[in-house]
Amino acid sequence: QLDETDSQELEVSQYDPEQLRLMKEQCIVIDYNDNEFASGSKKLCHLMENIEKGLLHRAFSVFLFNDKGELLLQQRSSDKITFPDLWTNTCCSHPLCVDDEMGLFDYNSDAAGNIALDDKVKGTTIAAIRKLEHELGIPTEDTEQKGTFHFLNRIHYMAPSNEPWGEHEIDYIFIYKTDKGKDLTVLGNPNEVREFKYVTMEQLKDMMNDSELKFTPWFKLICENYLFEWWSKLDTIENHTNDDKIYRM
Ligand code: DMA
Ligand code: MN
Repeated sequence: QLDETDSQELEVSQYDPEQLRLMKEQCIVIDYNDNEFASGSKKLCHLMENIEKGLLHRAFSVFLFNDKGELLLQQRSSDKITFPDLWTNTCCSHPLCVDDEMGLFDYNSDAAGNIALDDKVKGTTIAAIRKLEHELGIPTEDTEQKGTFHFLNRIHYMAPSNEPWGEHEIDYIFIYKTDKGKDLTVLGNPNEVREFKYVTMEQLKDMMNDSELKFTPWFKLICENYLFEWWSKLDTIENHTNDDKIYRM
């Protein structure tokens, strides 16, 4: 476990207590090639001061589509410590430094060396199911039974937030497709999510042209570079999955 230094004490009174508590979660600290080598608190991993020294952690982004092919967007709550109030994709967070979310399962726990990408994807999917319930109230049974995750690839990016915070992650990108005729229960958790809605491609393009609305930097990057292409191939997305390259942006 990496240590926090005393100089990084926060002025806590300005932050939401529940979000401050979540800053103690242990993220998976990785090297440039996404190999895990330590745990570090969410706070430590998101201070720009540490990111500037190269600190990098594992994350995921889910793009969840309903059975009509509409994308579920969320507006982050004002209580979020990083990137409050911004519109973004369905759900983003971090797999935690625990065996299952790291991809360390019974069958591979004796394996020497690094965890295989397939197992890291499996572990990160467990984290995604956990956070879809926590942020959006989608019951884990709904996520598991009413659709399928498709892992596309990993994106490495860095982005400053409001001082002193930022992101520096290798982000596992998942498309989740709801099965035909199925409907997921969605109930936003107000500590995480201010608003949520399903949008068509046209509606998202209109939102992005609306200067009143602000978006997270990773969502903008992914929209500009990939999203509309994936979206137009949604029916056959399984043919575009499991790319093992890490795309650096
Ligand atoms: C972090 O998301 C992950 C990415 C891909 C930006 P987040 O700030 O929403 O994490 P959390 O929900 O755990 O606070
Ligand atoms: Mn992060």
